[in-house]
Amino acid sequence: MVYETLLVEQRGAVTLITLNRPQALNALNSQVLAELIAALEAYDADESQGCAVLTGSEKAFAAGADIKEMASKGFADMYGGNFFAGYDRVTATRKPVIAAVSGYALGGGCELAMMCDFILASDTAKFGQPEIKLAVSPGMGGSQRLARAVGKAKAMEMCLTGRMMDADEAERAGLVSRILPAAELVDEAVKTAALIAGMAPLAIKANKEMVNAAYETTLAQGVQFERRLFHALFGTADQKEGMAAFVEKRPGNWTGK
Ligand code: CO8
Repeated sequence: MVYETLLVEQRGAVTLITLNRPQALNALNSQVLAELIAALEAYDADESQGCAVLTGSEKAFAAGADIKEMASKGFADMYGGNFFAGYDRVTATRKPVIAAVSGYALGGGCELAMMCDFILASDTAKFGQPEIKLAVSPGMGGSQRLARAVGKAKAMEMCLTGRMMDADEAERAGLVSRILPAAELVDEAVKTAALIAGMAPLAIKANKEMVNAAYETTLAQGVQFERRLFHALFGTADQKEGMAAFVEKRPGNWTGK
């Protein structure tokens, strides 16, 4: 597929997806959504690929949903057309997606980063949910995911005032896993993704699924779910290989079975 709003490249077993609408600071319009879903679905289906990195430019990961596209829409367009509900397909990706955020991640941009499995931020990253300044609100999960990531106090303040959080504050608050120098962000994110892609494929999916379950279930149900998936991994050839490789002091050679 030819993409107009994304750059997609494979670096070994890592798919690097770069949002590429520099003239609009990577604002997310319907075309970006359609292309992003197509790129993620192609990645998820490609057995040669083990992890993806989603990034933007040094100035902006994404400055939000495209205000110019939304400005004239009414309730019937938004509700009737279930505007942007397609973003649920980002979180349906079964293989990991790392967000590598430099510059602005605002509104839908912050929400898209939070849909990824974890966020690596550059020292220039700025996160925010400024929709209230447009007399609207987050609409792609931001109020829910931000509250879960940083707690009610910071999430509420950010949604009500539109203030941005810099990279240091985002790391302290638990929104991002690590901060990297801007010039190294994408290469470091690809390195981290390559490390993940080198693990056994079924174990990657199971680990992702069980951590995500922590956000959907009670502790007891989550622990039970984890134990069942842990048990299930003993039915895989890669578990036999992984444990044999450890004993024989050699790297594992995975089959994905
Ligand atoms: N939408 C459309 N165009 C944008 C957006 C955007 N979100 N952000 C920036 N642009 C455009 C500007 O209009 C400008 O275009 P032009 O050159 O044609 O005037 C170009 O990008 C460059 O932007 P600026 O000149 O403003 O750059 P600055 O460096 O001065 O400022 C900022 C950078 C601070 C990021 C500023 O651009 C800004 O405040 N942008 C808007 C941020 C915002 O409000 N984001 C939230 C949008 S609403 C949203 O995301 C809702 C999500 C939920 C939708 C779910 C639906 C169900």
